[in-house]
Amino acid sequence: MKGQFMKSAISRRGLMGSALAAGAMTLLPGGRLAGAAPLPLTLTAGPATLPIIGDKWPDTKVWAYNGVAPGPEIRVRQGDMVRVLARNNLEQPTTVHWHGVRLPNAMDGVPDLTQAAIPPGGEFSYEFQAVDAGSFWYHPHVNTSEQIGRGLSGALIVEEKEPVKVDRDVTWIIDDWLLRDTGQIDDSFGRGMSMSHGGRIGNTVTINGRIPTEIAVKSGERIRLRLINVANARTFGLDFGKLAPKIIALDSQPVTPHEPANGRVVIAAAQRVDLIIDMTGAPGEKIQVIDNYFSRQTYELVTISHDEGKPLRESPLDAPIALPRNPLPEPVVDDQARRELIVLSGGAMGRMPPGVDKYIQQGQYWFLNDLPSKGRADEPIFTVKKGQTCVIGLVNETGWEHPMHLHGFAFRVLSRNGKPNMRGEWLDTVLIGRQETVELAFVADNPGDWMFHCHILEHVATGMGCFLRVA
Ligand SMILES: [Cu+2]
Repeated sequence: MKGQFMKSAISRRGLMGSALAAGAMTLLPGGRLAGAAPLPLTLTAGPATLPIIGDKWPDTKVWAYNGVAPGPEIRVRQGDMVRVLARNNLEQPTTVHWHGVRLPNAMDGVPDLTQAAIPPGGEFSYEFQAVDAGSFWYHPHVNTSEQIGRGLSGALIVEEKEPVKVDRDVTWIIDDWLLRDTGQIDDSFGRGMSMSHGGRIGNTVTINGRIPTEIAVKSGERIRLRLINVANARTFGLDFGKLAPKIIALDSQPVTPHEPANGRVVIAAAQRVDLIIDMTGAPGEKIQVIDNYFSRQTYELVTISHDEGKPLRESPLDAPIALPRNPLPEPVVDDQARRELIVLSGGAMGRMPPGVDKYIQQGQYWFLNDLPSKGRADEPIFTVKKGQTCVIGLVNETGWEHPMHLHGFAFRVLSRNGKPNMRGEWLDTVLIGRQETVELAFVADNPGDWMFHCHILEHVATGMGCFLRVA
């Protein structure tokens, strides 16, 4: 059944994409930089109508911050204070969560855990220091499948004190919308098979809120491309052809620059990847960016089109691309470390823990250590002493992959399936494959209650969430 659904979804996306191609809209990268919102900023969540799928189709009714989807890009320098007043013009409560940001617990934006939800007509003041540089994003943490799925998300870019030298710094917020033939958002949130299967997969992929066709670049240009996946559920696997991008940061945290495995940049829901791309095409050359994460549903995301004029430079810029490390405490994995195991189960075709029938009747299909989020009352899954290194072993006993997100910390990925992870990257959202095990570690230096949950929004809505306490 899933295959059938996906097939129709993709063919419809193809229909909309090709209908638009005739219009040859050009999405200019870098435009968002000029539009970065100054602080202090008021972010108002409310309804809006936007041309998501282009002029030849009706505008789409969305939910947006300040009338735009994605919301305004917030850009600050590392060490700056971020001050944002959030206002709620929706007809339901909301909050703002600052994804990937290490901040005081009271600023984390989780309703009933770190703050009371902002009621319709209400407001809440967020204030925190941007201690880490990198590509972050913000989104509601209430009814997320619907609120994010209808368009509420935006980028928070924290620039390094001394950024790497590039010609342009470009943000791509990649989203995946489920639209009906009318161009309006399918309102089946919270219903249907997506909850117990792979989540809400859309049929319309956008970059910065529009179906893209061409990106104009100059031969020889060096671009820092910040990819932010705000889709409810979809993982992308982007192939840039001969351009051979180098990954310089994952989930905001610098990593030794390297080319992606098999030439494919994999980015799961909620993850970010920072790339350095030297535009090595000849003047006039067009290069397709292909999403081939699902091998039977490959499609062209966008075309990178080299300007026909004189190249910007003849050979790639000779400048370092490695980013300075953020001030993260290094986990000490020894006898003193706290070790915890979290087993993921449930969902269609997965292991069902004993005695969960009553939860399934309540629409809770996913379990962490045999309990869904509704089964935990207000209790943490475990408590860690402040300052202690915490090692979490994740075991996926489901038939699906899950991007598991920890609030408030970046963690090192120590191993996968028992094999040491030589790259040792820091993440805040780790994609764990079917039947895979992953070991991660972080220093629990920040007190409070911190959520740990799947970022497939239909999974967290139906049980795949918990919180841990640092005290
Ligand atoms: Cu999941």
